[in-house]
Amino acid sequence: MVGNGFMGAAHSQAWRVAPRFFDLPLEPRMSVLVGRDAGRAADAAARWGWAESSDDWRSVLERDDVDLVDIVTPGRSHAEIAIAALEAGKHVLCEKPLANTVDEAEAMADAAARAASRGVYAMVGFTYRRVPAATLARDLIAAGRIGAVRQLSVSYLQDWLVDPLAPFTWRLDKEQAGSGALGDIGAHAIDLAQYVTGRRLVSVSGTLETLVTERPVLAESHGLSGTAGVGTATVTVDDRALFTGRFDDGVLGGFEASRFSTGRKNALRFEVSGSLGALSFDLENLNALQFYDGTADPATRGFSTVLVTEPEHPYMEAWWPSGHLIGYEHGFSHQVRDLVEAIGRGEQPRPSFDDGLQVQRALEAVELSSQNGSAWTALAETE
Ligand code: SOE
Repeated sequence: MVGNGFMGAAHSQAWRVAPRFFDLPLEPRMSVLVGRDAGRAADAAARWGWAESSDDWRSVLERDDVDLVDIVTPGRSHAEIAIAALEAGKHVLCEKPLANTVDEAEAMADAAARAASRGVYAMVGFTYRRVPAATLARDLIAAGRIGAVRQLSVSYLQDWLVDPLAPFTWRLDKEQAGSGALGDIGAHAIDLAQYVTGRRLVSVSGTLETLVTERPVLAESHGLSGTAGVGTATVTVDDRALFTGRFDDGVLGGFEASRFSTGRKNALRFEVSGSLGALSFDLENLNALQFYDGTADPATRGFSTVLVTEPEHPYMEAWWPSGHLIGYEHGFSHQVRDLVEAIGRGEQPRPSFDDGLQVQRALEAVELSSQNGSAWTALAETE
């Protein structure tokens, strides 16, 4: 695994836990944790259960005992590491968004296509697809339980930048992160909307906004926070992205990604309305799916809460007895299960780098639209 920040912790937990709860066709061994700072990488490796640590990912790619590389670094280094790993014959799991630019994402998708022809696979980490309630929503829509999809709205709302003194981090630097709320959390909203409805965005109209442009720089940062100020830095990304998107079958969706939604901590929400019913989900209450069955008796019809904790539900048979809840980290374990099973079967795991590239094109189209007065902008070469 390359990277030892917040996502490093989440992925490490998943690599440890998934094989204990799911019967995997291959046994993951947590070999080497790579970080830029040798001391911090060594500490993280010991804490999270990696056998070794290193500060040089290139030399790790030369090792024969490494079969898969998990990339949990800021977007700026995704392309270089992923392409090198695929060329070295390693399977790759890469955090979202796939890259910082469409050009990088295209090069990654090309490298993934070449590798796949040799049985080496790449996957991008849109982990919220694997929250059982979200997966169930996808299954219900595919089974026709809400009829024809007529409209949807998706939002991803956080509030960690509301305070103008909240510190500058790599996520606020275009060079390192590619974009702001748009790519960091809007990318999840786009992937989830497309996954749940089985549709693809073809054009968008959007507006990006940066509400606080200078923030204090900290001597050290940890995840989304840090300690001890040493000056200020200019925020070069969006704080909020608002856009509408047209899907390939003509359905219109509304999207919002914001880090200024006071009181909302990690509210990834969708509501899909169909001719026979509707579904509604909120990550802040991730064990529940709201289902409105428009075919039910009008006297008792209404949104009902399905507690997605039963063995009949996606992924849930591996966890706890009926009615026992799961949390944020389980999505990462489900991601490991799906990736390792696909590799075991010799099949392309999803979301593939092609899927990640298509999301990247949507992100770019929103940025272009915003620069052009919210003009409707087609996604380049949608497959
Ligand atoms: C911070 O906004 C962040 O950690 C994102 O980077 C993740 O992708 C999201 O899942 C939670 O919030």
